Amino acid sequence: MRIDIVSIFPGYFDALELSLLGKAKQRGVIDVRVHELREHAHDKHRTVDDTPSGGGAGMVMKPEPWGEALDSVLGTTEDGVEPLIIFPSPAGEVFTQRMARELAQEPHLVFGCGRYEGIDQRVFEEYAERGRVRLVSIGDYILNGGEVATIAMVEAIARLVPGVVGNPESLVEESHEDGLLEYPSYTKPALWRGRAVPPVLLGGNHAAIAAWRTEQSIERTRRVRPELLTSEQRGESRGRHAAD
Ligand code: 6GU
Repeated sequence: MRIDIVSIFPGYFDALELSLLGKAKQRGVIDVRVHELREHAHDKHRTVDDTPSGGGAGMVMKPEPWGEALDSVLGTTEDGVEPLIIFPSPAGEVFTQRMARELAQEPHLVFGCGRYEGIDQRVFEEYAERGRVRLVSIGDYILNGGEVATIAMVEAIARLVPGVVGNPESLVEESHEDGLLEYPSYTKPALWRGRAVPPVLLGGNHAAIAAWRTEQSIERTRRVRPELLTSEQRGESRGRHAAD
């Protein structure tokens, strides 16, 4: 999978060199390319923002540097591959595990990280007319820009790309993969500061362990995120539900 990121703060993405993602990058499983937006601003101060048309607080990112930067990225795509452009935005659709699974199937993602009050609307229109564009939020709170949101999305997406995570089985037993929160985990020692590992986990009865974990998942979800449960699960059982 190829991922291009356009930002005025390329340094944020040094974090992608770390850990599993960094290793996947080294192995060439994911090809991440970070681009500095200011290289496409040509005045003396390499200006990328200006005051909002119609007045108001804050600054808006100018369309010209974005147009030039995105054209430059789109000019280097593989034959037959139509990239998906994602603009992280608190005004976008909410990113979920389902969306991560969907985006992990894409051969080429382009993230355009806005700052300030956002990017001139005509940039979205221009690229939506020429290809596929999505505005995506990572939740109902405000960040200063799209960089941290992009890191979160790239990590969630890339770990679903075959070959990034060593053991693919570890992907399926996690919070949200089945629409429920993950059950609690324990390791050795069996007794720590007077706190015991639940005996069922030490008994070797795999059916009993699976049943206990399911029950813990449902109970935790009911307590913390009841809106994730189907009406069926509010009764019991862990069948299919909204996230499938
Ligand atoms: Cl994608 N961007 C910004 N600036 N704030 C956010 C966000 C994105 N998602 C949640 N808050």
